Amino acid sequence: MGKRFLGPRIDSSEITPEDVWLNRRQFMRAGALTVPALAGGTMMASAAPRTGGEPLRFTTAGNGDQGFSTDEARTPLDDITAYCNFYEFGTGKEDPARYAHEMTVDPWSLEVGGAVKKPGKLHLEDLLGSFDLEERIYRLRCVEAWSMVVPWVGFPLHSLLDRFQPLGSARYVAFRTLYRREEMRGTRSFTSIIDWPYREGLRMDEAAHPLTLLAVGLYGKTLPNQNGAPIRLVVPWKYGFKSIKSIVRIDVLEKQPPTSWQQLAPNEYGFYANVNPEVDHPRWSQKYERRLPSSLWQPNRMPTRMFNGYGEQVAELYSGMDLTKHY
Ligand SMILES: Nc1nc2c(c(=O)[nH]1)N[C@H]1C(S)=C(S)[C@@H](COP(=O)(O)O)O[C@H]1N2
Ligand SMILES: [Mo]
Repeated sequence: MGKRFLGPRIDSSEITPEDVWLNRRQFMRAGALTVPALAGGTMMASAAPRTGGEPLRFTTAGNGDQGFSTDEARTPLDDITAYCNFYEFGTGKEDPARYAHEMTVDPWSLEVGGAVKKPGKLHLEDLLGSFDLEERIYRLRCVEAWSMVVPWVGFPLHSLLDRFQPLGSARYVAFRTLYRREEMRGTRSFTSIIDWPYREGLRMDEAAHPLTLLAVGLYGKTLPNQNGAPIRLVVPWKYGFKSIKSIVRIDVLEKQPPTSWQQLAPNEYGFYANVNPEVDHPRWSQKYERRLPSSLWQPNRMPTRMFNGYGEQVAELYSGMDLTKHY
């Protein structure tokens, strides 16, 4: 993810000479083959090559700009990259940090199809050259009751959808993650429970909402693989599992698409998955959350807010809906 990915925005030769970049890639490839499966979480996590981290050029939204950014303390980069959910690489929180470097993210293309006037497949570097990137500091609330504050860099999903011209009949948007068994050990595992590829979906008005982001970076630099490189969705008022990582395909649809977690356990995970402290998960309460970094001594427990604190912006999308039914 060097020069090509950054495209015309920054010539990577200004940052990393091409030969260094190539060497780094060779090193990463060699690392993937030769690093043995060591025991011990932190050891291995630090032994895994770092991915992402190429500088991005972006603007920062002004204060109070439609609530686009929170001024709460940001979760440190090390916590965001070490504690992840990305089942393609295993179900342990540290598995993505250990194994996601095995995924090739350059070259990358994104296909947009379905009910659009202009379906097509674009190379990521071509796509990125045409969107202005901005920083958005969002809360992320996982359905498992932990949360983070992440400074994402990206662009609104609606600006991408507009380009492909959704038809008048369009009601939903479906997303798919890369599925490459050789590079995703979690998908080869006997304990793998998901029907790959990982799928997610939004109603069209949710997809078009200005808060809904396609993120390509965090902390000002390209995404580490474990956080969904090179491009992932971020829907800050919904539980984290809606924020699908490493997207390769987007379809505009007339009917509601099946989604991975809903398919797996429809009584536990709904299509909407709006953060809601009043609707408990069948196996645990959603009233509180653990804000990372969190430890036994400093659990950093706080009340969960309706729509993860974004009610002012999004509550009207659900007016008249029974949110205990449409969880
Ligand atoms: N493809 C894919 N996307 C995914 C997941 C996953 O397992 N696979 N996990 C989801 C869940 S449950 C959460 S909480 C967020 C976590 O994002 P983060 O690891 O960058 O914090 O990613 C979401 N996106
Ligand atoms: Mo999650």
